[in-house]
Amino acid sequence: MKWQGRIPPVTNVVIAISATLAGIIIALRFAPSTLTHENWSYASGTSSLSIVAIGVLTLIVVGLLFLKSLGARRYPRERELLEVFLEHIPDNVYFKDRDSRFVCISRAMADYFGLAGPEQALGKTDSDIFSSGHADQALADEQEIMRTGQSKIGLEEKETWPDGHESWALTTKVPLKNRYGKIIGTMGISHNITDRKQADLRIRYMALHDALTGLPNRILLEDRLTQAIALARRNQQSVAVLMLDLDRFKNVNDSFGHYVGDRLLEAVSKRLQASLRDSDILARLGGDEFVIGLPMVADNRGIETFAQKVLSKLGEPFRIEGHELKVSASIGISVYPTDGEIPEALLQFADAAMYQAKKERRGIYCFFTPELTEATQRRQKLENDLYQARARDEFVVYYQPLVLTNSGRITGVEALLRWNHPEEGLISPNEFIPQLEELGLIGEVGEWVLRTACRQNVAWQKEGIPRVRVTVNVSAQQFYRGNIVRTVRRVLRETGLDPEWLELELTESLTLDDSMTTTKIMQGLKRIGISLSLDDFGTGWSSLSYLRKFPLDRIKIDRAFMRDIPSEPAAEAVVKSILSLGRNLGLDCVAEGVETRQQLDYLQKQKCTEMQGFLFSPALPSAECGALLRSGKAGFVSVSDVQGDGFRAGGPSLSLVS
Ligand SMILES: Nc1nc2c(ncn2[C@@H]2O[C@H](COP(=O)(O)OP(=O)(O)OP(=O)(O)O)[C@@H](O)[C@H]2O)c(=O)[nH]1
Ligand SMILES: [Mg+2]
Repeated sequence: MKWQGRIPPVTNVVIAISATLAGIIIALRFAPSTLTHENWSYASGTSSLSIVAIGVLTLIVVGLLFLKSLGARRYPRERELLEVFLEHIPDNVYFKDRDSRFVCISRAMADYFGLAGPEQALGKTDSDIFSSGHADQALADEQEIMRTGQSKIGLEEKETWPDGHESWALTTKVPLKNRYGKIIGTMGISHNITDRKQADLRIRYMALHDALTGLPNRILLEDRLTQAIALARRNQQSVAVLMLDLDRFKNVNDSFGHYVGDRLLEAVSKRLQASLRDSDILARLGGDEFVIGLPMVADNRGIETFAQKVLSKLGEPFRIEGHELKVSASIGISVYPTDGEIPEALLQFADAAMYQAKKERRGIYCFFTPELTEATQRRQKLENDLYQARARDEFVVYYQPLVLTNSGRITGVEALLRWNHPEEGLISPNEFIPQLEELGLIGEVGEWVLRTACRQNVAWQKEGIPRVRVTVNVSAQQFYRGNIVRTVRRVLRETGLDPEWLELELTESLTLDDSMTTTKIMQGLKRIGISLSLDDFGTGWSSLSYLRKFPLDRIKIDRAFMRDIPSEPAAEAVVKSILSLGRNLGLDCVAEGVETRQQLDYLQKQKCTEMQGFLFSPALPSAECGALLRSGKAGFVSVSDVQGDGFRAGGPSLSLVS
């Protein structure tokens, strides 16, 4: 690359004129004194004058030549510096003529353009290198600079290259002037800010999208819904908001791990995407909750057809990491303008409708109705009340007996938490235990249940009632987050209950989280001397491999299997194999949810040790359970003989067995 500008030389004419003038001045200065001091000879006076003049003149010429050589040496040095600068500066530096043609560019700029060297840019314009949009803008900027003489500082320039990659530069352009101040072109320096820009864009993207699926998040969703509502308003159309939540997704996580859960969420998002038109909106709000926005819908029939289509598409099995997974979803629907006019309201109402769908049956869609607002408000009120419930002493512990299948003798009682709400009365655990977990209150409440149950058992023992074990459920949060071993030890010490009479029930899904940690905690609990049972056995899929590892005393067969006995041979087969598995592993088995005589007959035949269910007794308040224990009555009683807790599913009264 060569610098094309001109540095003005010290011309020989200037030197000559300067030398002559200097010679004359010196000659005039010396001539009279020479005539005065030298004696008379005109010829000799003339010659000495000439000698002096020539000498001085020579000196001056030599001096000027020296100066010139200095000047000549200085300018190449500046050129050299400029060349070095352009060669090594990492930024794009350029000089352009008045036609916006490159006169000279830095090597970094040549690299940025993908040229072999800077000289290849000479004579080219931006339109030879950049896309037309960028080139036209740059030309307009430069023409304005040349017209006004004003610099442009900090221009952000974006370029999309033919291979699709994008780059950004921060550019400052100034007028290029000659030494007379005339604008002869432009020059500029631009810094490549692609990395920073990409990081900024990434942050912006992350702020508006869900990290797992890449779908818009709530913020972007609300923005898109606002636009869709504005469009629908202009066209007098409707917008449908469908809130979709997968059913029992927790089971997938618990049984196959979060990795598979995540892959399933991705697959669901892809399948949903495939069911949509380009103008439809799909977002993930978090967890297993998705929102679909349908702009410009004409009537509810279209929305229903769409919802049905989505449900049936999701119903097809997913193949994830070698597992075939079947999922269903529940959908709540709200519609603009009928239900609300702003995204927040529509989302809230769709959520209420979705909650209703879950409550009704799961796997269905449900439109919002104003009555649902009440249900939502009730739910929110209950949530607020939950915070106060402990302090207001509204929680109570009920006890459900566990009995031997062969004799009906009570061997234990399961402590079950109930909420005695001041306005609503007794509230079902299904309604508030998940919320206690969500609100992070389950640890505190769980410890209270443990203490109450242990204290109650001690009280019964002090009365001289035949001793029974009390079993207490432990949530995942209690098990993993607190120090459950220390808590149990402390509660036993405080209440004075012998560890032999305490059993903790761990749900099967809980134990699958982290087998190493789980085993360690379980061993810690066993060292205290309490027993451990695995609750809801059979509801997870991968539990068998853990059974051998965990120091368990018994397993509780989930009520779901009991329901179909004896009508379904498959259910019988499952219970039979669980019982034989338990026997082989040296574990006692407890059948949960036993409600009929036939079920009991079957369990007796299969030699299931213990059972629990309405056939013997529902969960009872402590006083009534105490009375039952005190009566020492062995055998199965009609459920109508004991006071229910209000949570029993409907069914016939049961026969009495002694
Ligand atoms: N794998 C995975 N799981 C998540 C993620 N976010 C939340 N979850 C889990 O998703 C589950 C969603 O719970 P819910 O929708 O309340 O419960 P569910 O088991 O689907 O039951 P229902 O919705 O009531 O039918 C919770 O167990 C969360 O721990 C995630 O990013 N990845
Ligand atoms: Mg769900």
